[in-house]
Amino acid sequence: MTDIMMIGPYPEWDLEDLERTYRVHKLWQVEDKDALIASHAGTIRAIATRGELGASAALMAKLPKLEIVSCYGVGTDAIDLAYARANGIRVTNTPDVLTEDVADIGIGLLLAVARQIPQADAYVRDGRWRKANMPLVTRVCGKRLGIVGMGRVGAAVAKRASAFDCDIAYFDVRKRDDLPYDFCSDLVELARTSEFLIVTLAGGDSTKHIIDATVLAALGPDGIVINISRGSTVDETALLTALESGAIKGAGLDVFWNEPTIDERFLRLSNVVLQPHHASGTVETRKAMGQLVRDNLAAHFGARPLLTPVV
Ligand code: 8YV
Repeated sequence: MTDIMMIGPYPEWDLEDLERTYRVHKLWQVEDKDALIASHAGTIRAIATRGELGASAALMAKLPKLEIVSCYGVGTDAIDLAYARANGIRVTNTPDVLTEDVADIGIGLLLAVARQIPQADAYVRDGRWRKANMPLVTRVCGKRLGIVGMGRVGAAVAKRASAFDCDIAYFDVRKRDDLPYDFCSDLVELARTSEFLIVTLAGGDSTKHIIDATVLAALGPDGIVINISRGSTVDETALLTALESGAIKGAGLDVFWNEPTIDERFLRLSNVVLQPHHASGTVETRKAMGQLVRDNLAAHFGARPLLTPVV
């Protein structure tokens, strides 16, 4: 049996399937990770990881027989791709299968923040409704939406927002001629002219803290930010200050800088809706992601072309 190392857990159905085919070393289950790595370094040929956990150069360097890193997620920002490329290690991810679910949560969070759905639920449950009507909230349909990053997820968010009659503009490194939405090459300008911003960019150095104090100030006190990309894309200090001071109206966040141990200031805010990095977390999508991880591993070890190669 081929030895593979998993960095974090997958659902039981994926694990069972992987264990039928490979000898699986579960890094997250052991206290002494270095000991596990050292004792199997000579045989581990694959890493199965998750988008947010990645694989560092330091880890890959400890595995001289490593041939492939298969990522259960589309984002590969936590995998050292340069190291993989330089050392002939293949990398795969799980694009497309999660796009629709992530876009659903983008719109879901926007509705939840603007229409205050969690607050409304609490209002009914704790009996306040019997005493007075709930204060009025913010409309979503017909508003001007700025999408930061027009990749697969950005386009899927735009499609949904079109059905809400939103006026859609987007920021990206390049204009997409295949899409009808307004392109804006200046992110601050996009924020200034938008009522809502939904961030769908890939993580990594080039997008780190792209949503900063200047962008938030441009969005203004009626603005709402939704982040379904990576925690790294938002300067959280600036975001927390803007949320606490009322410089923006609210935020819906699926991802955080230091997840899952997030900044506790978020927990004290009433103008945020928080999600535990769960935008792709449906049974349907996670099954498809797990299948793609296994199919890429099978293709690699069967000397067939990878299905979704990154490196
Ligand atoms: C997953 C993700 O939550 O696709 C990504 O990049 O971050 C998410 O879909 C994650 O990879 C599952 O662990």
